[in-house]
Amino acid sequence: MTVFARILRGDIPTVPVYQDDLVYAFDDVNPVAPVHVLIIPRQEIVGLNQVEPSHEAMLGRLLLAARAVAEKKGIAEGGYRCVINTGADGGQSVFHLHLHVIGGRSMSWPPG
Ligand code: DGP
Repeated sequence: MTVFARILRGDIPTVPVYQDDLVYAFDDVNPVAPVHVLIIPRQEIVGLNQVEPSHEAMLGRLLLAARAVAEKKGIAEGGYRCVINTGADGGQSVFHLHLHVIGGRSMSWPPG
């Protein structure tokens, strides 16, 4: 079981930033910016390489939730970055699909 599955079960306490029937959002334990929220599907899916057409509603909800999170955290107007790290080269460390919403400072490009 991944750490995010344990968060969804309530074994590891988190404060919800946003939640609905398909996704759950909470602050990253190791923030890389003043705002760093993770949005995860309630369904256990390893990552982008495992998504299927049946996940379409959840995938859309992740982005709608990102907008809601950005507005709630006050970074919508200034701008923010959404990231899905995938696999080893993508830097994925927790193998439960998640969208990072990062903001509150100016971002550089390209990412490291
Ligand atoms: P990634 O490297 O894309 O797989 O991102 C995983 C993120 O998960 C990383 O930024 C740190 C975060 N994280 C790992 N364990 C925990 C935890 O127990 N609680 C919270 N809130 N975040 C966690």
